[in-house]
Amino acid sequence: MAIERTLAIIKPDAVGRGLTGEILSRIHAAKFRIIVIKTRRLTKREAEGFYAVHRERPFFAELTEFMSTSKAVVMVLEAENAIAKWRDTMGATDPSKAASGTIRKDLGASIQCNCTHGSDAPETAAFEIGYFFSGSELV
Ligand code: FUP
Repeated sequence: MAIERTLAIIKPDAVGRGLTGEILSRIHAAKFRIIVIKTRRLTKREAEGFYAVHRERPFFAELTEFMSTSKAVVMVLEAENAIAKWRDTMGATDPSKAASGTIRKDLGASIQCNCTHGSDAPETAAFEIGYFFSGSELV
């Protein structure tokens, strides 16, 4: 298995509910290496750019509104097979369908307020990491 990097976000709902520490401790327990981390309130425009692949979906306006309401925690995680491993740690998009022990199952409130984001493929990870971080932050 290859060492990979993925973009992870602790979304505004989870930051607002004081879940940042709990989610970071799950990241440490799963043995990810945090390459870089910052807090950031996205502008609506930044959220729209980040989720551009969902532009035609009915939930796009609401999703980008929500993602720009308050601060999120944005980070790059590294591990063997990091993309799939982080998605497994998060669980399914809809918390009611997520496996037990996952972040979204244990902590998610709804399909929108599902606590975390993770890249879904190597090309997406490359785009998403570059969206938030520059080369010198990633060494
Ligand atoms: P995921 O990759 O698990 O984050 O899920 P998607 O890429 O399918 O969706 C991106 C985000 O859109 C989800 F995290 C939450 C939001 N979403 C909704 O708000 N409503 C939906 O019906 C589907 C997704």
